[in-house]
Amino acid sequence: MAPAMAGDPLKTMKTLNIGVIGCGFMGRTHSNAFARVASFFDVPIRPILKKVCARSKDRAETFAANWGYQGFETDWRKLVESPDIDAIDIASPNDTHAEIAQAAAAAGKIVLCEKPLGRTPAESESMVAAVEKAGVANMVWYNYRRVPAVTLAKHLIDEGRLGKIFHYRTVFLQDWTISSDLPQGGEGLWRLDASVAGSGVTGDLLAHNIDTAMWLNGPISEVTAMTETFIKERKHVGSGKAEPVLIDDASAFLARFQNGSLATFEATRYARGHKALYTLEINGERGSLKWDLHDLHRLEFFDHADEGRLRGWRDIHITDSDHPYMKHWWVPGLQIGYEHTFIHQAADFLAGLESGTPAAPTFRDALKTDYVTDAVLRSAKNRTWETIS
Ligand code: SOE
Repeated sequence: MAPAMAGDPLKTMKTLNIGVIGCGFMGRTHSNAFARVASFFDVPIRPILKKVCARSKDRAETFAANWGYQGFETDWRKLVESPDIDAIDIASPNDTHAEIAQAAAAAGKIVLCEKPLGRTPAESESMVAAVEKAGVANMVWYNYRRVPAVTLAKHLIDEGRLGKIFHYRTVFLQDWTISSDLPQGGEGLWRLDASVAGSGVTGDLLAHNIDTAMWLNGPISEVTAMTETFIKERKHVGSGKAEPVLIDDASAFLARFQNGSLATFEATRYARGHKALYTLEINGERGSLKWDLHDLHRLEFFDHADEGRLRGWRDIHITDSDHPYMKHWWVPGLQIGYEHTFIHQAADFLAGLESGTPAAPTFRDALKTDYVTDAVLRSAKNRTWETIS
């Protein structure tokens, strides 16, 4: 990290040279976050889009020019070894996370990683060990914690407004893999290839629900699950041949939290009509909360303490300056969206670097989510209740 310099105001800030690996959907969300954060948040450290890395030279070069990177690489090892890079941000497919994170930590770099951390708990544990041994700052991009409405839900729960929690109900529904003509593997479709992704909707979608749920409602103690792979064979983009599909297309589980509350979780890519319907509902002794990603700037709140004649669900429009993160954006009433959640996470990360209190989830925090997704997959396979270690 470069120290602040006297003189030119732009040079009076500390800077952090970022090297992003991956030019896909997540490479874009992360690049956008680093590019925008210092314009909207009073960050103590200014991120510099130093270099981006992709295997294809054309792709890396075009991406670098489009997002304002100072340079590019086609070999992630070179990026990791570059003396002018302070932080490696892993936005490449899941099968690359562990190796890159280990090398980056060993090179003394700060490491950020797109979710899920690894494909298996063993991979994730190796990543936690690497960053902790090297003593480098680290974070996993579970962005939905930073939807202002979800952050407000966290504040309300922590203030005790729901009282004792009884129920947690959550789904993440999509419909983009229903066609049997869709191949598996390769650019864009690696999420259907178990060797690259690790798992299907359990690691890709339920990981989000689990991360948010444990953040809001504490640890999960046990689960019982069912999964299904509706389309058993798909052409593999790599081999050109039909190959078994080894990911879970749909996954549902029951859970008990350590605080005694009961939960249902469901995710699928076969819910025709739903594109990214992430919802959660929490019912407590004193009140309830509901949130829906398709209407992400609203939080529904039922407060049993309200006067009986007026008691009902409040539909709170989360756009006011006293709502989490919102004072950094426009004027009250005007909304923000998906990409802002990554900008919020980048802002919190930079603040955490400066204060020494790391922004969550760290690698160690995210490992707990991987223990739950692993237990879900084991339970579905063994038709058992699984305890979370
Ligand atoms: C899958 O379609 C996906 O893009 C996930 O990989 C993301 O994590 C989720 O936020 C949206 O859906």
